[in-house]
Amino acid sequence: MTGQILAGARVATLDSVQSYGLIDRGAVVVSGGRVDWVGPECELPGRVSGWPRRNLGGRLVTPGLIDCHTHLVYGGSRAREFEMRLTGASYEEISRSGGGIMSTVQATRGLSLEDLVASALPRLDALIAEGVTTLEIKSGYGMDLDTELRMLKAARQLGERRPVRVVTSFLGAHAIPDEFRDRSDAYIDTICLPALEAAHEAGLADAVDGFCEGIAFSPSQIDRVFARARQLGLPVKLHADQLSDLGGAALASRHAALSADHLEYVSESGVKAMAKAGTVAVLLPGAYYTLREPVAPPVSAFRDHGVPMAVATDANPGSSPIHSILTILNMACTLFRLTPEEALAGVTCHAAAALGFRDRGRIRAGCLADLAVWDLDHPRELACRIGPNPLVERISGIGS
Ligand code: DI6
Ligand code: FE
Repeated sequence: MTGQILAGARVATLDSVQSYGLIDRGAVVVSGGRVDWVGPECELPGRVSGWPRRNLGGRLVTPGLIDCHTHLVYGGSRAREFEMRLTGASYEEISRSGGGIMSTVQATRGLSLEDLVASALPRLDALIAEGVTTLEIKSGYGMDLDTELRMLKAARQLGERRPVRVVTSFLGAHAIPDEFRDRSDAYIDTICLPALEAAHEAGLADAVDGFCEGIAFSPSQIDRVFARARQLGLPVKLHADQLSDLGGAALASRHAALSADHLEYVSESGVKAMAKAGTVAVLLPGAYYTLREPVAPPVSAFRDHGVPMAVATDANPGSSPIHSILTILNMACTLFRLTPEEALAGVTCHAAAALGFRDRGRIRAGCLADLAVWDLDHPRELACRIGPNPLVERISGIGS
């Protein structure tokens, strides 16, 4: 099979622990939607010598970016809540008075499948325009069976409408709907678990997520949801220890979770449990920034214990209304003190691990040929500024 040689590139493979796996004067050979070969151009194998060649003029090539935590499908706007927070109301107060996630639930329930897709497309396009080739999209603004399934269908349709790979997570345990106030166990039994089963049956859920927090679900409720998910063979992940330490990271680790996300308040023992379970820490600086959280996640503990750190937008209408993965890269460095290399690994190889993928997020023979080409000299430049979009093109194996 004949493929194509992408030559004259500075290739950040992210396939080695040092210096971005950078190859100066590199080449990537792509065939059948996969990377066939990558290395210094002067070492190109003879078997590809007659293949079509494109010169990238010294531009930077990275793996296509992966946004491993988004709530991209939703209805309505939370601008009013933004104003309320600016005059002193906290996220938790707004949530307890029926605003917050529940106001998005009301707006989302009122939208048809087409409307959900149409309203999410501009947000998706903004991510694609910055080099995203895979993203995760959660349900969780339905909180009833029909709307949860409609959100997941909308997520699947987004992946059909654009050249991007969409992974879905069922987030039925996101907030307690008004009609179940003070009856959250009944919500889990009569809505969340049946909706999880229906989503699984319909092939709409690739994973199961939950929100373990004082304003959401308790560890024992999440435990029940995760037990069912694992019986169904679905991997789990958790919004853990975002606003307080309820032992969410340890709970996620007990279920061999792909990731635990947020983690501002995670304890040292939670970090150790994640290390042991191989659970990825997904850092979400957009929510930390928007809510002006006083505590940052313990990045040095993750480093010390060898817990891989992914970075994601958490794109949602309330706590992270940010649809720019490059801005998030900058925030991960500025707010959490990640190095630019850690931040880039966070939206490539570690984001892939957070979604359970080994076939993307690095440029390596056999991996998907999902690449981003940038008008930049060095990968560190991706994280160090906010503003002009340096993406030249995405080269994607999608559809080949
Ligand atoms: N934490 C988050 O960041 C999202 N869900 C959650 O549990 C978004 C919540 C929101 O809509 O405010
Ligand atoms: Fe989230």
